[in-house]
Amino acid sequence: MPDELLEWTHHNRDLVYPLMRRYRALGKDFLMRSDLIDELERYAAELTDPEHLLGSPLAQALTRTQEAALQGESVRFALRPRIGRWRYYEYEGDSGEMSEISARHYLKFKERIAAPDQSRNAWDLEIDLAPFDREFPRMREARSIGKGVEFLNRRLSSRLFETLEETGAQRLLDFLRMHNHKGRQLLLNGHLESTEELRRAIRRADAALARKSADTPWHQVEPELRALGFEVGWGDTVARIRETLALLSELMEAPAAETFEEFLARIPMIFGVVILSPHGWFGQANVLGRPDTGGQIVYILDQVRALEREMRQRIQRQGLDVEPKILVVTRLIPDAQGTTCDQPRERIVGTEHVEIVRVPFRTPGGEIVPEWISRFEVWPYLERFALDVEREIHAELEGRPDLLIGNYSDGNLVATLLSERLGVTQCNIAHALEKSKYLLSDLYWRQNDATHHFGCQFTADVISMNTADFIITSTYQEIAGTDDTVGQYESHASFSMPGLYRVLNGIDVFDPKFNIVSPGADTETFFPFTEHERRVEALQKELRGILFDADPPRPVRGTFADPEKPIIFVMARMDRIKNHTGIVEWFGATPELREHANLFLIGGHIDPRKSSDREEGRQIERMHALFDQYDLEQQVRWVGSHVDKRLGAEFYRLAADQRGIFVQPALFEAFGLTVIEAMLSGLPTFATRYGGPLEIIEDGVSGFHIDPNHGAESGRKMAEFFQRCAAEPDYWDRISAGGIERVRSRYTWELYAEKLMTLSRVYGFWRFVTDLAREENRRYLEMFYTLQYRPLAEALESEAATVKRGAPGGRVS
Ligand code: UDP
Ligand code: LCN
Repeated sequence: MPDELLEWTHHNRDLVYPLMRRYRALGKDFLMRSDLIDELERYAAELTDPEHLLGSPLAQALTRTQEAALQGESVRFALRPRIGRWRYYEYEGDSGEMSEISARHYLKFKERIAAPDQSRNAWDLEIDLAPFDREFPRMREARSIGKGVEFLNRRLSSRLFETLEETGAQRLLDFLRMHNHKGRQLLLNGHLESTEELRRAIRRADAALARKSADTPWHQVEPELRALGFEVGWGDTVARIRETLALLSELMEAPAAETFEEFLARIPMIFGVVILSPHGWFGQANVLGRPDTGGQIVYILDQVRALEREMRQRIQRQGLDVEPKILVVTRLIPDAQGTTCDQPRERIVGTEHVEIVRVPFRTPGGEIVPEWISRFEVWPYLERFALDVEREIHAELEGRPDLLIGNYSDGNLVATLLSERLGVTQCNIAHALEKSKYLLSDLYWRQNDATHHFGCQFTADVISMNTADFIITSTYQEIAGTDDTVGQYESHASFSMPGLYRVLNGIDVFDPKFNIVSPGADTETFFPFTEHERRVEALQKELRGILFDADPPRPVRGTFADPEKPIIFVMARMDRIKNHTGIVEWFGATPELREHANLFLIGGHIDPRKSSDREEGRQIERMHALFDQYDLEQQVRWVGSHVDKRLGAEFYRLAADQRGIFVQPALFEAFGLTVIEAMLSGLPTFATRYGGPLEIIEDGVSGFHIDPNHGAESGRKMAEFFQRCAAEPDYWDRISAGGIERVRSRYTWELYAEKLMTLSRVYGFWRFVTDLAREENRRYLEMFYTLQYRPLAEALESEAATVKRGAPGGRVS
């Protein structure tokens, strides 16, 4: 298409020129895909032969263009012909010609528009990670993205096969010999020094074991096997030991991808896991729904329960009597406001040994920071935090962990620092990459720096996504978007922060480090509304009070004049991006909807003075204004407090009892745990088409997509649903059942834990075989950290200190 595009525009200059003029006449510096297509269609409608244009390579290219930058007579286009592939074009007004340009030129052009005073240097700092990856295998097909482990297994096994005679099998032997747990040797002892000896030992062991009954436990065959060179870790029974040995023997003969994965999945190498989630509030009660405190906490608490079960099972199956240990490391907040966040240790309910370990943030002088700090302002504290955490981990685990899992940008950066110091496999989980939430947030970073500090955050993100051994994501779109939208990780491939640096290759979505491992919903708490026997009567009474009482136990605004109408339920932290105000406005402005349903929202505070968060405060003010503007007092109930998980779960079911719906109206939602919770409760769900819900829900089957940018249309879609339910009584049930089925088949913690444990072994092995090759990459990122990240974090630190000096009772005491 690119060559055809250049040729077609060359031969149709008279047609192209007016279109480009129309684009310029829109008077914007940047046009998004929808602006480009809308204007193209308007222009075509005025032509005598619109099809000539609409069927042209130019029109095709414009439908694949994500963004255009305009200045003077020039228009430059960022074209995404396929998922993960980008090309850039320039239309030169003077010559009327289109030509292809590099990513660097495109970015420079954008910088000149956005920050003319910042972009005069001929020699800007450019970050380019592509040259380091020359030796590393890459996937090619968009459909392979997010299935890194499958690709890696194939590559690793074929590489092992190619080098079997020389180094391959020896590498495997070295890998098997390095495993131990707290000084106890596992798998192989020092008797076996060569692969030939190993092969012979496997044959002898198998012959000896063949004489025993299949369920003979490990300890009964231990003396015999030890004499041959084997230590504990091959299996709990003779049958399992023989299977594992057979897999190894097969691998050493002719490695195949499946054997490889199956064999690695059995290696007892994960006993201690550290999960990093630094910013507060991390706790088990009274924390959900506060600013910064949402799905990440729910995710981790459910994740560790499932992981501990899976780890224990795997360890036992391999014949070891060892208790796995998982630590969730977060910050300690002395000013805990009724939470447990000032407790250094807290056992996680529903687990045997998982603990929350809290380590305070400290100032450069060593004083403890007493209060909550927004996730946008934690950057100066992380390095000291990492060092303190290292000591705590050593004390708790009596050694190094076997896996570090970072969460969100701050946790991933701490995972990077610790992985570097301890030499441990690093897994990243983004939860939400902030860059995707705000339009052109990189280019205009300086304008938002006082509040959001994206300079620090995006730098941290680029560093940690490149140091991670593997990254797990909740959906495909999180990595690589869809045909029409850009993935969250993909948006870090090339971008620019004028005056700071320009990223030419920040991350490659075809990197096999990416794996989709979706979270689930906790089935103990979230279950279909029809399972009446599991529901707690007392809880329902409490909720009915919150919903309908004139004087409820929580701060509320509004009441339902007609309590019989079904409920439109919304529950989220009150971030701007969550868009509570959007749904209130659509509801207010859609009479058909108001006629059929009541709106019930949970989030924020009714009294804006109760909020310590800037964004939340603004949303609260706006909510009140909308109540007045649309006269909503009798039809909308807004609860200004967070509710705990059990209450939230029963609210979904209560709304389902009333044949209502759940709405997730966010401007962008990275994944959306509320979406799967509502679906599993059997509550038909309408959720934003920007982000995870687009993939979770099949529109019209297991719920509905809505476009938060087209409120009127979204309001209509909901109203039509209620109308159709009235006309077709089983329609509501069909969508309800579709949602339950979707979550049960795709989003469960059992699937999650099993996959994550396999991944950590395969990538652990991959790390072992490629360790030397990664050295250059690591050194480059260390330099980036020291020369870019650290000064930015230090500047933020001095800023915080100035605020403190200027304002008594400021942030740092
Ligand atoms: N939640 C809650 N009480 C509240 C608000 C939210 O229990 O008052 C829970 C909700 O059930 C879900 C999580 O917090 O489990 C929010 O996760 P989600 O992924 O939807 O959004 P996030 O807040 O992470 O952006
Ligand atoms: C953060 C978010 O914003 C949500 O979209 C996710 O569901 C949550 O984390 C859990 O990963």
